[in-house]
Amino acid sequence: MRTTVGIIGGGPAGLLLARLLHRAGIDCVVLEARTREYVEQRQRAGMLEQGTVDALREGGAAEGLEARGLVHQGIELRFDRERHHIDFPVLTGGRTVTIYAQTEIVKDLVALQLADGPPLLFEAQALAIEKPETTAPVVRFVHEGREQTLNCDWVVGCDGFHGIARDTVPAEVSRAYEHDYPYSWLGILADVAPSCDELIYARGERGFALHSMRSPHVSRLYLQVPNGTDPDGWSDDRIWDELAARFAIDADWTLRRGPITAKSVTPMRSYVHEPMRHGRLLLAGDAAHIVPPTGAKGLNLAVSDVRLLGRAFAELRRTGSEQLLDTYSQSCLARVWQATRFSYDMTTMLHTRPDADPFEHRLQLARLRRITASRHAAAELAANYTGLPLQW
Ligand code: RFL
Ligand code: PHB
Repeated sequence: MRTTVGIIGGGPAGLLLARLLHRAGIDCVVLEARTREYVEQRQRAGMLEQGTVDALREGGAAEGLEARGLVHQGIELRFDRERHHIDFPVLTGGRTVTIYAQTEIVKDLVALQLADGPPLLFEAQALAIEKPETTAPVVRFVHEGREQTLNCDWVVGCDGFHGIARDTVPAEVSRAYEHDYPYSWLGILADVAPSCDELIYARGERGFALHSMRSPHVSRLYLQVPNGTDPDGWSDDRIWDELAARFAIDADWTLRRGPITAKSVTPMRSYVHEPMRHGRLLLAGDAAHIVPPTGAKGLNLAVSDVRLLGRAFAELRRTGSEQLLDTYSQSCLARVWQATRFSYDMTTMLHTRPDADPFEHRLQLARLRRITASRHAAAELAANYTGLPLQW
């Protein structure tokens, strides 16, 4: 097989990149290790920045999002049994965010690609990327029980945190920056109408809780839990009781309960790999960087990487210039580090460390009070949450 751009990974990054390239008239092939059912069911992110919505529109993949996405004007911060609304349009000059599940984005992109797009091979696992330093890199992969090769002009590693692309970059030119957090999230999906109109980020001495949603009938909620927590150790009643305790305020408000349909624990980590390009191999999305989910940046960063790549390949095709590809790593990393900083700040402001002392609790409250008391501080949160402008 031969193609211009070989894409490893059919998550949101790989699928959207394929869409953007297809629309620019550039041929590509997507290799995805898992089955279609698996990638379409994998429960993950849900909050989209305006730039992510725009990128899906550019890819002609925004129909579902426009019909079923929920536009949110802000978030709520809860602490000290009080609620505070952070108004995004007022603080950012009109910006909003959209709630639309990653599973839906993946389903929309898969359907488009199978209908008219470039080849998308499921159960096609990349084993190695050979000769990335040359103008003719090769991807070796297994599909339908046979080992095969994909000859490319370029290879893009969109294969997530546990993929193979990042490890292809030689150790002597790689640098990884990593931070683990001393807590995880227990996430649930429940068949019950959300108890709020906007996302609630709640900080308390029992730990952090987040109320998000997937639709007017499905709620998505998270609880901070210790690392190594077994989700089966948490009965449905225990989860609802703990959520209700962490969201409690001195006002009339009740958490609606309903049947829990999914339950999982995710550890929290920040990780950045530099550089994001080696020869003709480019890394995008979780393959290059991950953030803790508190700032809801993971999916948005993956999308901004591939948006830039889509432009870079389109420019190459149109003018023959590799300039945007040459500056790709540097341009992405500037944004990645801003999102890493914001996710770290949100995470450490809202979670309770197992060994936290009263001094730290007071500092967290002071940080939150500053945001709710100062328009300037609130505007800084709103600007980061809704997405910093792209600077390419
Ligand atoms: P993905 O989604 O991990 O997709 C990578 C794809 O590559 C495939 N793959 C391979 N294919 C072929 N050959 C190989 N050798 C391969 N190795 C791997 C995988 O099967 C997969 O289909 O990465 P991508 O596209 O970069 O997208 C990134 C986002 O998925 C990610 O940033 C977010 O989902 C992160 N994240 C969350 N972000 C949020 O903003 N809010 C959240 O609530 C949130 N929850 C989560 C998350 C990530 C999680 N992970 C990675 C464990 C919850 C979880 C559980
Ligand atoms: C989600 O809806 O899954 C979600 C929303 C906001 C976050 C994290 C997760 O910060």
